[in-house]
Amino acid sequence: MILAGCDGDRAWRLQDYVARGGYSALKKIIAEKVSQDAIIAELKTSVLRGRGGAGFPTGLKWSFMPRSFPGEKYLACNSDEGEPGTFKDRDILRYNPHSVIEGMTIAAYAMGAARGYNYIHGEIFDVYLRFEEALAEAREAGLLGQNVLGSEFSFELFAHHGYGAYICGEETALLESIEGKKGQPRFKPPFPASYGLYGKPTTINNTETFASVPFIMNMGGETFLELGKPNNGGMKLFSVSGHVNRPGNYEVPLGTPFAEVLEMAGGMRGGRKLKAVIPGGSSSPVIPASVMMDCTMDYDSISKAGSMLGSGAVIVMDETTCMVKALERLSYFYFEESCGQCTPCREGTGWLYRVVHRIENGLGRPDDLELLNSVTANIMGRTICALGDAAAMPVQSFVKHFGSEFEYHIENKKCLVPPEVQRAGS
Ligand code: L3W
Ligand code: SF4
Repeated sequence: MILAGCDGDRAWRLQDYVARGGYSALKKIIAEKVSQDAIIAELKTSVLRGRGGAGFPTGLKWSFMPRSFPGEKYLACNSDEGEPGTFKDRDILRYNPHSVIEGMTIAAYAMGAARGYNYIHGEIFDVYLRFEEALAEAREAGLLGQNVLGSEFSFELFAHHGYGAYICGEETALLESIEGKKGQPRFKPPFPASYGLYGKPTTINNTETFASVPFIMNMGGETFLELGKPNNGGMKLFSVSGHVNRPGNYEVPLGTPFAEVLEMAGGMRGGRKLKAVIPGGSSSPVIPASVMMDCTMDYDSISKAGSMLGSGAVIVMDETTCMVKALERLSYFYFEESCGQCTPCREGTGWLYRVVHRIENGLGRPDDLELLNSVTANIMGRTICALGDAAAMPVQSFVKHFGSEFEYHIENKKCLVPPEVQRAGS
């Protein structure tokens, strides 16, 4: 859907997007003066769920925006893709930026927002530069700016780049960052829908969410929903990485069996055995192979398996993986990226990393697993934003499913997977 036909160097250009049917949804909405309610109703029918991680229903989120508000309302697109394993939004912006511009313009029309910002992760600067070019094309063609397509509707959209801090992908930290402040999350509620950018009502959606909107408007909410399965409408991009033959982004209907996605990614590298999968980016709990092979790729199935579909970043690990080392890497990431505002997260992420690090390095103590569980319990639900939980959940799941590997490390001061086996898989 979003990446279909996006081959070739010029696919991202306005002319190519229009040739693929681009901007037809916006043109129809403006020509037929489709009502705001009708657009939001179509989205609700589609059951498009937020593609950034939380899976919140998009139509419902749009309906939270106050209708009559004395002042500007804002839109923000969260392209601050920093979750380990996730690399889909950068490809949408690289190969189909106009789908995001059209989706945001329709969103602005539906919610009466006058301005929008696309916040792009600082480490993908080429994507930011390309988005600026795409914006210029859209403005030049009268698709953006004052009096869109000659109508009374105006919408100004800007690109904004961050500097690579993971926490700026948290929606309220993103808003703080756009305002020019330190990117630290705000306490919620109030949610951005009532107190967002510059204290004004703001709707924030992920890049893939906005990019899906024109397709929904063209095909109708019902058809979009039927592409997926009940409560899990449409297509979804999965960033498949790790021990597979063809890592990359795969756009498939929600509800596709995991085994099929694995097959599309060329199957297991070297024909090795699957050990575990992180199904939705590093914040989502790890799932052992036997459970994962029975899952379909949708919000409900992955949640039933004890994890989250998250942003759709599927990290595949084979039998050569040392689960302690894998967790050490992840724990370091959260320790490094904690913004430091709340004590359980600032101190707890450091504790988690240091304990896993010492286990990996043969210095583990007999009560370390208990300690890890206790530290995670003291982080979960006690922080301002979800980063604390995101740091704790992988630790809990790794220890739960692969506790014997951790115990082996502690008792034998070495890894259960011999170094030469690990090297063969790396
Ligand atoms: C108004 C209410 N609005 C909820 C809105 C809220 C937000 C959305 C979902 O975290 C997760 C996180 C990461 N009135 C509302 C309301 N809203 N109730 O709905 O809210 P929430 O708090 O459930 O989620 P979130 O803060 O957006 C996102 C996880 O995703 N994650 C992270 C992925 C990272 C990337 C990336 O780098 N690109 O995607 C992956 O699993 O841990 O749990 O808009 O305002 N009553
Ligand atoms: Fe900052 Fe962590 Fe608190 Fe989030 S949970 S506000 S990242 S210290």
